[in-house]
Amino acid sequence: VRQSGRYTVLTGRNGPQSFPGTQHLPYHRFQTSAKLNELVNFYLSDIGEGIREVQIKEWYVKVGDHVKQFDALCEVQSDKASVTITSRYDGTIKKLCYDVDDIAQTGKVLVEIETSGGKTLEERSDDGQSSDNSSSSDDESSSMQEIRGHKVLATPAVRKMAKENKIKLSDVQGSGKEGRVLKEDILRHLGGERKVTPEIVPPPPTVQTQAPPRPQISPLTPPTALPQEPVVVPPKIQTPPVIGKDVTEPIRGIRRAMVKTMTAAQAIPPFGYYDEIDMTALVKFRRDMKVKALERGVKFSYMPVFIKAVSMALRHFPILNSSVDAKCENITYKASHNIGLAMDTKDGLLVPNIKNVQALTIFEIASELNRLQVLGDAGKLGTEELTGGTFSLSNIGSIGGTYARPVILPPEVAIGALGRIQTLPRFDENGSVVARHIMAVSWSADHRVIEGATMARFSNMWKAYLENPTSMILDLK
Ligand code: CAO
Repeated sequence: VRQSGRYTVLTGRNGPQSFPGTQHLPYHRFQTSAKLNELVNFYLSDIGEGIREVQIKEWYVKVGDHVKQFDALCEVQSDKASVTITSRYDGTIKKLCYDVDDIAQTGKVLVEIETSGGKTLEERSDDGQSSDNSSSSDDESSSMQEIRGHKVLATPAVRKMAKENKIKLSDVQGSGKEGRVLKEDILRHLGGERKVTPEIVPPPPTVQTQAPPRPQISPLTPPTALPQEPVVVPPKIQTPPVIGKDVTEPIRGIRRAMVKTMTAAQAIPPFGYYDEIDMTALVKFRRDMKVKALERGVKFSYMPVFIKAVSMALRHFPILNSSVDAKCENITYKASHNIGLAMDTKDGLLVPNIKNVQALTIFEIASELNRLQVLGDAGKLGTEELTGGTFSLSNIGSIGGTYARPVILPPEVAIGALGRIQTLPRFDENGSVVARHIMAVSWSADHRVIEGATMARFSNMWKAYLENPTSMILDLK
């Protein structure tokens, strides 16, 4: 069952269910009527996407705990997404078969539960049809919580998360179907957001606004107060980790996914193209927009403009928004501009993407980017966010540097890396030296299907939008 990009997996006592396909998780009929106090093996089922093993991130239960159907048992991390495993039974946990950080194989026993004869789930029959991955699945996994006379829809995992963080579900704006509260909503709430203010909600798709943080106003110093010494805050010094001896450990989690993706990427002959963008006008534009966006509760960096300009240029160069199959025999021109952005998260490099950028305003892109960053910071980016990208940008300049050699993410065919915006001397039209804001861009394109000239023309168009941001208005849809 998928909840907004993350999967909640219902697992059976009769062994793993087969969930073929990528996005759809069909149900299989199997008998689950547990007898009183029967010891049940709870298998880790196939969670789709060809995932064969996962790493245990966190147990939500311990031996001796009593669990109910749909209670979250643990969080696992595949090389694609974070997944919550929920119980199918009422019963007592007798054994956890793995420790945190262990690799669990699909098809193997995950937990042993002594059932207490509770009612088990009514299974849907497997008639060969995939269940809709969002709406109906949400229905199955969501449960009601009665709060102040009205019902709030949320999954047990979400309720648990709310409880742990001492949040009333009724205080959280649900963004799921029929107002269901999703984990992202809790995270947003924790991040200090207020409920969505209707008058500033942009049109769909699913973008939300938040109220701007209140400025901290310090009380006025009474006139009689003695002049105070300025408080000197010592700079934070990060202590480097001390490794006293060689340490070897298995490569796991996101890094394991990076091994796979980057190894596959090595098979692509890249064409590199580099240019510099005069960002002076955009720096001013961003300064103004940053204030306006903050009034609507959204942090506004340069990325939303970079991303929108990419999409606008892609309309003229659809081949750059295509994918090729493994043997490079077929090329698919993608209708949606799902722009991926390399994100430096605490779990490692992840590339979530913003869907349908061609249909979003710059402000909507900024809102979505904010949401992805909150999820990234919390280690909660899911399959929905991490799959389906069609073109990528890597803003390494937010950390530093001028040039990079970005690696194409197969099956995409192009990627751009952005350097740090620097103030540098340049000549103006009169030949005088002036200070300008300059940013380098480094493109890599799959040279099997992309000509260098195409990449250069695309880059020129993208550059023209950024160097004259108001010109974007003419072509904005
Ligand atoms: N030059 C100068 N300043 C930049 C900049 C650049 N290229 N990019 C961002 N900034 C500024 C932002 O405008 C923001 O400034 P304010 O605080 O004044 O608003 C500040 O740096 C922080 O930005 P940010 O990083 O929070 O947001 P972003 O939208 O610019 O970037 C993201 C988001 C996810 C791309 C970024 O956080 C990130 O993870 N970057 C690293 C990408 C990476 O690791 N690439 C390598 C991949 S290959 O291993």
